Amino acid sequence: RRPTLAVVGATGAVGTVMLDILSTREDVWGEIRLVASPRSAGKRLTVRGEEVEVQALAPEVFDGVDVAMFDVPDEVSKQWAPVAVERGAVAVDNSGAYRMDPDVPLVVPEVNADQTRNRPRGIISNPNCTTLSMIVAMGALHRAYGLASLVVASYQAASGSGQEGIDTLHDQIEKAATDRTLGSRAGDVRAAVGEQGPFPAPLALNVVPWAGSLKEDGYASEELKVRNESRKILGMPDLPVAATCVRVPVVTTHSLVVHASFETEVSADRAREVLASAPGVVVQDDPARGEFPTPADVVGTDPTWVGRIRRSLDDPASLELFMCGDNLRKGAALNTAQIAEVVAEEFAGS
Ligand code: 2RA
Repeated sequence: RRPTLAVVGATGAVGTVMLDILSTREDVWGEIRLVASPRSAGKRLTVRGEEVEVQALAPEVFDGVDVAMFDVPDEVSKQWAPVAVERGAVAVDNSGAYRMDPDVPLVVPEVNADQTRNRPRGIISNPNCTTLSMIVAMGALHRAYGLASLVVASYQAASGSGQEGIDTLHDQIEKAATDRTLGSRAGDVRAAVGEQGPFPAPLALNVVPWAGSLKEDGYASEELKVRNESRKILGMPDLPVAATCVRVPVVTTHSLVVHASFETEVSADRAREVLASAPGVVVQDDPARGEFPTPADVVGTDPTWVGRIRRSLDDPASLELFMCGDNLRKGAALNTAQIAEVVAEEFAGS
């Protein structure tokens, strides 16, 4: 039978992308229920070409639901994912609430789909979008060469901070556009753009070496997520991972520079072949022709795009790479949908 799906957070930035994805991917679902906060209840949204009324989040909304996707803040998932499970659903949670819970698998279908069934709490977690923007490519290289360590710098889009982040960037760009002398004197951009919204410094005409909240030893939460989630997904609890996360004036699509060291010697050509044949990865790597991924070209697409593939000049067992991934699609909604589809297969034939 076709399982019943609930989309919790259907009206948010990720939820909106989720409805597009559910409407364009192969349809494996029976009824699709749209759920949001009481203030959004009653709205009518279109999914699979049909208008569906948004229901207010309440325990009974999960009655008869087989899979419940959560695209909501951590505290909402913390409270409601167990309720969905109690009512018989498998919860696929895109928040950070359960990602590091040892009884909750952290799944990227192209890397560790086999973990999907290992869900003692009935909850499966979707990784953070920054991790998701690189881990499909890194999983493929790990299988080929055996990963030994990672050094990562991210260049993260404003939409990682939701609609507020998008609006803040656009507002700042509009203000900055009026004065072509900006960026020539210390503090001139800061003075011109004013409102910083969710960012700790001006984003237009700037880069901000911070994403998330302050954690131990001066690290930002995003940097610890990249490190800890990569370790969990790859099943490598001691993998050395050094991450620095930077916010850049891009609307949507995260980029990352990766220095990856392996157990064996590598070649750029072989790495290109491995990546080109990996599900969910596209190689765009011909700098002589100006061919490499950029966020403005990758946004709205599903794959991880990889370019600038080079063997390290000082270490034959290391690679330098640049990659981009749409943080709202594969970084959130698409991977959540892919996990839900893996669960849906369990209902086939039932
Ligand atoms: C960010 N990865 O970009 C985080 C959450 N989406 O802000």
